[in-house]
Amino acid sequence: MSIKILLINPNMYKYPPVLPIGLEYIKESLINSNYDVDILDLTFSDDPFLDIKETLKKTKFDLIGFSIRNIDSCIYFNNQYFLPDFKKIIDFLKEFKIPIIIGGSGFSASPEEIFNYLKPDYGIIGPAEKAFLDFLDLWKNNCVDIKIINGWKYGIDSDLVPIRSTNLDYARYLKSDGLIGFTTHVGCSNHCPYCIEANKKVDFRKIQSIIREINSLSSYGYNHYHLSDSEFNQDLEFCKKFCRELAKINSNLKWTLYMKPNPYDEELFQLLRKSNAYLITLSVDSYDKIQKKNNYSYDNLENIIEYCKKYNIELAIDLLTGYPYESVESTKTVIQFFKDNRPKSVGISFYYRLFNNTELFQLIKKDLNLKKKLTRPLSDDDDCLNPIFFHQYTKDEIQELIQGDTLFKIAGLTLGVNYQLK
Ligand code: B12
Ligand code: SF4
Repeated sequence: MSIKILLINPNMYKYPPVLPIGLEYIKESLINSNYDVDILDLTFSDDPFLDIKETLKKTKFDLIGFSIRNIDSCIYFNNQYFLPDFKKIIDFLKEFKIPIIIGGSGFSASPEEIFNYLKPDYGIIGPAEKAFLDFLDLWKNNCVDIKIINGWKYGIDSDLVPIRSTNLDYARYLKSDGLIGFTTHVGCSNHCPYCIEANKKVDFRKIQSIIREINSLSSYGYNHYHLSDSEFNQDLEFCKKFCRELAKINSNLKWTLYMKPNPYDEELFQLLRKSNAYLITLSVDSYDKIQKKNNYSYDNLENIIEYCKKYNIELAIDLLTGYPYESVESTKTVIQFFKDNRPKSVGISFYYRLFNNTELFQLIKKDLNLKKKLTRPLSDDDDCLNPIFFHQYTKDEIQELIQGDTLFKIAGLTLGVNYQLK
């Protein structure tokens, strides 16, 4: 008899609602290995407890997979902390005496800490298409000897072509301003000291697999996408090849993506335009030490702004400023730079969300003066799950530096992401 697995998406945050594509990818991988898999999507649920109860009454499941995409909304203003609600759901699930395995990008940001807080049976860090299969082989034979499995060691299945939109109410997401995601790779080679995704091995999907996935979605009439890579441009040649192939699919298709300031060249922007990329969100740090770590400077930013203008692609900057030991002069310089060069918008974040295991957290722990600039007291054994931020500036100080220039928007004051904040 085949093992029956229920994958639950408990993410009810809706600014915007996000399709649980990670669960669609896992489902495809498990189905290909003859497991029986259902997805319970709670995004639009009025009563998640009732929906879970009904689902578990109808069918007998052997294992529950619980996805944790976000710990919190990560931005200081209007911050929302999701883990306490997830804990209530996990505690409720435990009453059904079915083993629970957790995973997802939120879980992967702080795995030990979240595992200790939620107390599931197992967890998988990072990509799970392959790791989950290996886990199941061991689990079936009662041979699992570790609680938290590292999916980064397994990587992704580059041939996987998920057949999507069969289990989820895509129309409802689209009506509520959600977009359809797809990935080209996992990982990020940059070294941003505050980021939970830094220094993660980059593992590419085969371009023909990605194109087949998009072709299939496009055949259902879905033509508007948000890339779900951390940053698109890990490898310039891969990016160009992908854009060339994407441009062949369908002229109604359009997409938006995240990029970092390096690598790039003019041809990349030409090809992005050709494939109907209409909006790039570019992650930028003002601190020169972080720029250097990641191999870019203001010259590169100037080029990117120029190419976006030339090829008619909107450019939204996600700017971080006020890193520990960064001077006010440095913040003034970045603001003046964007005032002069004028991309479409600049979202400014000056509160850094702390996560255990990051370089930033280690730095702050060592310096009493930095600890004074946190949004709540830091205890000796703090796991940082309960949101905590480092900041050098107040909102008023940043507003004074911006001087009413509407190019700049303070992140979090209005809920939503760049493609929504027109
Ligand atoms: C693309 C993206 C977006 C896009 C999504 C577009 C779209 N339509 O898909 C947009 C711009 C809308 C967005 C919005 C937000 N995002 Co976002 N986003 C991402 C990003 C880059 C990719 C997520 C993704 O889809 N990956 C691709 C899929 C295939 O992978 P996956 O979901 O991780 O699933 C895999 C594994 O995690 C695992 N897995 C997943 N579920 C499960 C379950 C089980 C049981 C197991 C075993 C494994 C498992 O297996 C899957 C397959 O390998 C991640 C960072 C990252 N690289 O993960 C941030 C990230 C998830 N986002 C984040 C945040 C904060 C947000 C916002 C709150 C921002 C804001 N303040 O508005 C909103 C939240 C929106 C919402 N409703 O949840 C944070 C969460 C951090 C945290 N503290 O928890 C991340 C980690 C970025 C970061 N470094 O800070 N986001
Ligand atoms: S480039 Fe983006 S995803 Fe990569 S480490 Fe920096 S902030 Fe994180």
